[in-house]
Amino acid sequence: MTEITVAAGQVIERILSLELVRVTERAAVAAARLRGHGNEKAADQAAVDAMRRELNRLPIDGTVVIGEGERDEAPMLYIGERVGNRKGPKVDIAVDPLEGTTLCAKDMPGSIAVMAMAEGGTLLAAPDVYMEKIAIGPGYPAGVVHLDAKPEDNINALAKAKGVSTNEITALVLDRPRHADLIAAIRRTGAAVRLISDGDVAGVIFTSMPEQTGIDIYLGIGAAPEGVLAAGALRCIGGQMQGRLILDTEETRKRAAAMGVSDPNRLYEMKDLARGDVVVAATGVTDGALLKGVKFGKEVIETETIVYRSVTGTVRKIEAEHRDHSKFHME
Ligand code: VTB
Ligand code: MG
Ligand code: MG
Repeated sequence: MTEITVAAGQVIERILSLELVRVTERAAVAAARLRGHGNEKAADQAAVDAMRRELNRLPIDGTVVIGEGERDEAPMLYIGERVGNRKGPKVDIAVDPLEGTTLCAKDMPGSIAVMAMAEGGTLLAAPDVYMEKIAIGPGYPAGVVHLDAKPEDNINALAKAKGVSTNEITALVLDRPRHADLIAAIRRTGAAVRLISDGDVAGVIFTSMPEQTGIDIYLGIGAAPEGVLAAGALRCIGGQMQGRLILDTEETRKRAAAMGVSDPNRLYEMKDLARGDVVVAATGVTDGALLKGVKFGKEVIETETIVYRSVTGTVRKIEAEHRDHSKFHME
């Protein structure tokens, strides 16, 4: 009889990486039922409930490090909540059951259900504050762009490394007033800016597939928890990312300190955001460049999920047809 062995130090067994698919599928289907209903909270809640239910079935001893908020503000999937059936490896869990709640509520492209699972203690427990981020895909020399460099210099360096002129570079930026100067600076180089209204987990991941998405670089300020999820995925593909928490008030500094952030100005490299063996899964809720959204057919519900695994750098896309609809209602 052949025994299946798990390589030493490989905490997240291969089988578990595919188990995540079920978790994000359930969350995506639950949210998708509320697409276009203008109720962000309800869609988010449906995704949270479904994700938590499914997570608790996994053979893991998980701790939520990126969740729906601190314990007193989030009844479910709060930071520190133990999840799983406790009969498995100790793992860190990062979730955004509905990333892009507004996109879902408005039935606009790009909302996803996303989660990461990593070796215990290896995901940054990021406070829910803003994070300044920069990300590029694989294939560039290390350090070609830097969070502390001027956007113009980053665009020029990237274009040079890619062997193209700056007007063949496209940067992805969240469409926010706080980015007015950043956007102007990028455009002055001749590069294009694609603006998104929400969804910068997918936005960062777009840099890893420039042929499909047309995006070369992600720049700007988004949420920190989303930064950790994106870093997990990008690490599997070999892109580059840096982030820095924005702790510009007493209140945010306090919250960060409570979560163990000792240096408020620290520059986090991708490996500081997600250090260990990590698996990231995302299922489309609404159609987007990364994933198709959930389709409700007469007989089947269709989902599309992408799974990233750091140990091997494998990226899998899983299209599923669900025939037993009752499983989406199970308690
Ligand atoms: C981004 C975006 C998210 O929050 O992280 C953003 O990717 C940042 O916050 O989808 P603001 O909206 O306050 O700018 C989201 O839009 C929502 O989580
Ligand atoms: Mg959320
Ligand atoms: Mg989000």
